[in-house]
Amino acid sequence: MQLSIVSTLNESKYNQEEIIKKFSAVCYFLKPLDYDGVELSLLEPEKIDVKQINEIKDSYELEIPALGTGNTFIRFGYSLGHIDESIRRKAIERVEKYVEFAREVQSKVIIGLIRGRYTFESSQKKEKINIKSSLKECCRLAENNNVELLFEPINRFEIDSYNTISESVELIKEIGSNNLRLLVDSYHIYLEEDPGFIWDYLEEIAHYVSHIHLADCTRRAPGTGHFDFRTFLNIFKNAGYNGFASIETIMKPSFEEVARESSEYLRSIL
Ligand code: LER
Ligand code: MN
Repeated sequence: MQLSIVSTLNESKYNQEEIIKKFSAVCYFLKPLDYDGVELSLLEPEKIDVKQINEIKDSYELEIPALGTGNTFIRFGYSLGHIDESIRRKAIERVEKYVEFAREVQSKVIIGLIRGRYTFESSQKKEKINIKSSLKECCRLAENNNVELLFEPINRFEIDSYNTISESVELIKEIGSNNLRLLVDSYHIYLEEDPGFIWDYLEEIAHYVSHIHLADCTRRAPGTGHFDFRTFLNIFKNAGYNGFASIETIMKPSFEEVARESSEYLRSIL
């Protein structure tokens, strides 16, 4: 299993030179810690010089396994499940930008918080219908660009629908696109799934999984809480999963400290 960690590039605030400097510094720091990749949480991927990013990641022999898109909802307020068609359109247009960037850097695009939350004039039922129709369009974009989308079940405190893995697998089956796969996040599993059944269920659906997020039950570095990472990761190892497990935590006390601690702990159990 390959290891990565989430980083930002602040591309909306930084100029090109600063963006490239930041990416180089992150790669330089992660490589000796035995990382295989860096997952990027972006807002405006079209502002980034993709050629330079490729040169740097190749020179460090690192991958960019996935692109986080949640900032589209957090910062712009665009979402795939929004009641207003024009807002959904904006979100799909943003997904296209991520897909184009992903195509160039051989990455995958996460469909998580970008699904949004419903407002009082909507409902969970309407939201799910809107997410489904937007997602079908996103799948077409992904198929045309040979990019994979990663559907991420997210806990009920952050999002209003598709909180569990089983609901998400049902949706993936219904949409039926080869370019739509599942992302499982240990933190959301801890909050949403039944501990009595989850391990058996993960074995059953492991073949849908194309990316993994890791955070402990406090959303701090893996190994600092009581989530059973050994059992969790072994399920995927035994299922022949050779994708990435990516650390996505609260970066406290610092990104550097979390990266160091997590790599040490995970390499000892992987
Ligand atoms: C995104 O990957 C995620 O897990 C959400 O909870 C947003 O942080
Ligand atoms: Mn996640």
